[in-house]
Amino acid sequence: MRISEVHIYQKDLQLDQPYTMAGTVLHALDSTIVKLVCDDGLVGWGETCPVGPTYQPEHAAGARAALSLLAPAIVGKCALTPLLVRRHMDARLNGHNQAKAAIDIALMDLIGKHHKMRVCDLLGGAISEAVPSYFALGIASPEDSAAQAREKVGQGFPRLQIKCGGRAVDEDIAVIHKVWEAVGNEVRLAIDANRSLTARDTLLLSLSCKRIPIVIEQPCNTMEEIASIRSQIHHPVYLDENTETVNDVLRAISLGVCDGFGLKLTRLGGLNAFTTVRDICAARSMPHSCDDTSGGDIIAAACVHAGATVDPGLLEGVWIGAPYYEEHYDPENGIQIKDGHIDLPRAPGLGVTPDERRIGNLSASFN
Ligand code: 0XW
Ligand code: MG
Repeated sequence: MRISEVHIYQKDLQLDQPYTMAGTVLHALDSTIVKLVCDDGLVGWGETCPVGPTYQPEHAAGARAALSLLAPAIVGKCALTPLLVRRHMDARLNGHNQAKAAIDIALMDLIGKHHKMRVCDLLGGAISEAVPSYFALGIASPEDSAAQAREKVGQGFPRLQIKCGGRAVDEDIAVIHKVWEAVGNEVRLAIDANRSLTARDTLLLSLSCKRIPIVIEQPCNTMEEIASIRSQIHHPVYLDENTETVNDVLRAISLGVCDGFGLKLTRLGGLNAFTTVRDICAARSMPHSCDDTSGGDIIAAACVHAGATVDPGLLEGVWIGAPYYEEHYDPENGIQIKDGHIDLPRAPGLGVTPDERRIGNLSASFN
C-alpha cells in the first residue's frame, strides 16, 4: 500500500470570540490539512494548527512550506510503516515536528482503515470510550473569570485551566482567588502563564495562592528559570511549551524540573512520538494532558484516540478547539464535548470523514 498522492490544504478557522493568552489575542486560526491517497484508493487525513505565530517557534505557513519539502520524499513509500516514513522525512528535513506530525497522523488513519482498526487500538488500546476534557479560560477580569468558571463547571468540565500573565501579577492573583471562591473543589484547577511570568512573579503568585490547589503550567520562558525556583514553589509545576521533543521530556523528568506536562501531539511529532512520551510519563508516574495547539476535527480525533490510551490516573484531559468555533469538517461525526467529556469515534482509523468542501483551499499537491 504505497502513498501515491499528497495534498496540502489551508483552512481559516474563525473563532466565535477572541482567544486570549498572555500577550496574545487571536481572532482566527490558520490550520493545515494533509490528505494522503494510496495506490489502493484509501485516503488518510492529518492536520496541524499552531495557536498563532508566537506560541511556539513553528508557524502555519512554515508547516506548509515544510510539508511541500517533505511530500516528494514520501510519495511511493509504504504507508503501513510509519517509522520508515519518519526516517525518510528526517533524511529530507531536520526538525519541523509540527509538519511531520500531520503526515504521521494521516498514516495512522490509513493504517487503521487498512486493518479495520481504530487509531486508539493501533496505539495499544482504549481504556475507556470517552475521555475527560478541560476548558481554558482566557485572560479576563476576576469577576468575568469567576462567572465563566461557574458556567463551565455547570457544563460538566472536570478541569479548568485559567490563562494568566502579560499583566500585573496582582491581577492574576485576584483572578485565581475569585475563581477559587466561585468553584472551590468542584473542579480541578490549573493556571497557565504560557511562558510569560518572571521567576519573581511566579514565586509571588505561588506564595499568594498558597492555600489554593492549583497546578502552575509553564510559568516562565525556559526550563532553566523554572528549575531555579522549583524548590520554592508551593504548587505542582507542569511544563508545556518547553517540551518540543521527546528528549525535552526526558531532560525535564531526569532533572526534576516539573511534576507533569501539558503535551501537544504535533509539537512532539505526531501520534507515534506521543506514545513514546506517554510511556515515559507512565514509567515516572507523571500526569499530563493530551492536547494539540488547536485545529479542527482531524487533530481533535487524533488527540481523543491518543488520550484514550493514557492511564486515566495520569490523564489531565484532552483539550480540543471545538468549543471555541462552530465549524466541523465532518458534518456527521465531528468531535464534540458533552458533559465535559469527548466520545471516541467508532469508525476505523481516526473515525472522521472530512467533507472536502469544508477543509479550505488546496495549497499544493504532489504525486
Ligand atoms: C489550552 N491549550 C491546550 C490550547 C492552546 O493551544 C494553548 C494551550 C496551552 O495549554 O498552552
Ligand atoms: Mg499550556
